Amino acid sequence: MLKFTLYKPMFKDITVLIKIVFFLFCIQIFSQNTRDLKLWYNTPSGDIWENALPIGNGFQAAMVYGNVEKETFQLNENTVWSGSPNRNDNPDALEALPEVRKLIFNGEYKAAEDLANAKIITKKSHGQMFQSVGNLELSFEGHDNYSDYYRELDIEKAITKTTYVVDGVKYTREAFTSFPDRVMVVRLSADKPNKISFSTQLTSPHEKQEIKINSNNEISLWGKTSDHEGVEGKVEFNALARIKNVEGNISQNGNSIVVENANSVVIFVSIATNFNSYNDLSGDEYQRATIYMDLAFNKKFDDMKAAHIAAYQKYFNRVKLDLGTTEASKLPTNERLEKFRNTSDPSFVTLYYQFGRYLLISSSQPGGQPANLQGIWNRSLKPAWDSKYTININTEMNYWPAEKTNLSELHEPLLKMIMELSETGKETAKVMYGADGWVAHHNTDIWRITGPVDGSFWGIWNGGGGWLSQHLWEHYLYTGDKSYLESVYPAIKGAATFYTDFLVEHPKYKWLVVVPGNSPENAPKEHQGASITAGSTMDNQIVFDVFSAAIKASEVLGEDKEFTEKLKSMRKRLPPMQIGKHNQLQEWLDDVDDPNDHHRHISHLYGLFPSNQISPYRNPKLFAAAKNTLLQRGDVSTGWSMGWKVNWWAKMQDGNHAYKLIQNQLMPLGTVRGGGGTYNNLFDAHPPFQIDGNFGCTSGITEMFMQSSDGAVHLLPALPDNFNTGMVSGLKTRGGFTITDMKWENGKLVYVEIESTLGGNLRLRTPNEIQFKSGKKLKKAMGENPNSFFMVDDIKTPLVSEASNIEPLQLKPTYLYDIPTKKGESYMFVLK
Ligand code: FUC
Repeated sequence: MLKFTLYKPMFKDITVLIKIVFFLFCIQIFSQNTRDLKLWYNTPSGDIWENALPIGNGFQAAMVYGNVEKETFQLNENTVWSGSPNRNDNPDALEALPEVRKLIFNGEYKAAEDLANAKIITKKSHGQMFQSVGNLELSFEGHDNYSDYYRELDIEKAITKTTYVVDGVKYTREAFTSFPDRVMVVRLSADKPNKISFSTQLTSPHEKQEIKINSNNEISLWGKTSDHEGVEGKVEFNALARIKNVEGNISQNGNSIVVENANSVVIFVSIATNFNSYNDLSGDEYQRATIYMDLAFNKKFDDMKAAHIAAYQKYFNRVKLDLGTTEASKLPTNERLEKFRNTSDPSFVTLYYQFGRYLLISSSQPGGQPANLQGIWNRSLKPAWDSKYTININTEMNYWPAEKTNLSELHEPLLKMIMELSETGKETAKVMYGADGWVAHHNTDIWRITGPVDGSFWGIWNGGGGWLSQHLWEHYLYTGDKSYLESVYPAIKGAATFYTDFLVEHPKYKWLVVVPGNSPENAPKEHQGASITAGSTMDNQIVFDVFSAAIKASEVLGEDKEFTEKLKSMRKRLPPMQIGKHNQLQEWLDDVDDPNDHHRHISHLYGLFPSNQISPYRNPKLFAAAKNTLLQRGDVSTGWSMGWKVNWWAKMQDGNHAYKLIQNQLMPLGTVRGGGGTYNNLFDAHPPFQIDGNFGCTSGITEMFMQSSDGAVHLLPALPDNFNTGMVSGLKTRGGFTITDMKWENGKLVYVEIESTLGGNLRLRTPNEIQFKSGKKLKKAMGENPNSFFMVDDIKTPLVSEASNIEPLQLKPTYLYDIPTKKGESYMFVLK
């Protein structure tokens, strides 16, 4: 009976058969596309760290070299930082502040900078260093003569694999850092029995360390981090490696564990520290590492692997991108990178895009530290820029993809850090500037320092807290979570409060300005080589955003009416943006920009992206000026700068120029003089490696397909000719909409399905006319978008230099619709 019921009704109707065939065909196409989501190579890394492949679970991470005879897993743990709880305010600042301001207003910038160096910049720590733990090393005697070598990182599974053949035996190594189990797991297997023999070691570059073998054949590496800049290193860490073998012998040789003639082996590595929080190091590293180890060690490898993949894919699978595939995708990753500029290889962009999401999932997990300058991957005790948090661009950039690529939960470590800075930064505001609220300068670290570091040229900038506080507000705009907003409102308000106390009236212009400040790391020639200034455009834009977010948040929560009124009236007195004599957006209050300045920071374009103060629809001349600024600054630059430029050109609605920047960024390092690029393992090269460029570019690619900052959900705003046909699913917009599916053909939007998770008006801007899938017509949008998540803040009318002849740009036509939506419902649209 059962047999018949299974087969009989199924092919009754030929259309069912056709549907099944079509379904199988789709699976085939899909699996072809997904097979591409691997970084793979046919050579080992050698001793080049930037060839090795990153794995991580937000807490523990490793770089997998895939070397045959001596395999190395370089290990990191997110709280292994030099130093210990400390503060770095300079209390002399308060007394010096009036004089510094006077000098700046008198145009004596060099003298102001000298005074700031003497009295404002910290005399203490300039920030601590994120440090490596050490290495897990496996030595395979006699494996120097191998063939059929292959290694990969599968970013759909977050697992590395290395295979090779020695004496007719195929060896396989797999490794992952388990999300649910918090340990690294390495499995060694062979296709013939009793063939696995190797010795295992843990090594560390740290001065304070102890390596021993515990009773259960477990190697223990204990260490203590470095002292740095007068701060004693007090983070204690413990890495444990334990081995489970099937068949064969296991023994001890000094501090190594030796396995002989096993069928297969699983190595577990657990690392923990005594770090509880930025002001508490009272944890027990050994106990913690042992708890994770014991729990994991009793599990079966296949079960752990399945649980790891499931936990990872919960995030990763939310977004799919397909830009088509060409022959080039059959090449190893390093060869694709080499050829990318001169080949059509759209799926390489897909790979790089998804690699950015992979890196965020692997380096930023709730409860852990935010992704630092190198994410969570660093081999050194003294990394470049300490691998810390540079908050005048780099840290913010790390989190640009978080919300829109549907990884909202992974924003949490950054949001938590901002809440902590809003505590530590209170004392800095008070002690250094006599202000209420909180402030952070251009760098911070795991101890949440908020004082100014590095020298006035870089460190005088105090917009770090203001810029970061925007992330608190943005998370609300995507999630609509009011209880969350209530919990972070004190920090949003605190950032605004700082500026209400810190702003002063400019004696010449009468505007309220941040002084001292700078336009990060840049200085006009006219200012005697000093960066210190009053009212830089970026500072003005940040204060505008800080005030606007505080106003809107307080309105949502129904709190602080009086404070809001104060912010509104102060906001009116901020300097307007200005268009200068080179038809550029001015970087400073005075029209002193050099059109031949190719500085990597284009901080005044903060107003174009990530902020939204420069809009083609609301202030077209400013938009045109922003374009001139972009053109004057040029394309080639450091890695992260090019990543930012992808976002800017997407906002410029110029897909081909955005694509050009992707091409520039996806070049092997050294291809273009003076520029960054990409390493073989697809890490971004500043150079050296900085992860911000990876995240910035992933954000920029998203902005090419969808933007939701300018009062509407703008679909396909910046498609380049190369991505003429494609599909993306799972992107998130402000106001809680999910683009569950979007397809385009020959540059035309042909299908889009959008889920409304919060309800409210969905204002859509599209490159061509669309209608409901049912055939029903859409309503044309009129006036302001009634959906408050899309509220845009009116900026002051820009000032235009008399020497400028700026004209608005010719924009591509778009169509604007309003669709009332209900929470939880989906809406489908097709080409009209
Ligand atoms: C800023 C940038 C540098 C570098 C550093 C980490 O200071 O100007 O280019 O990215 O951060």
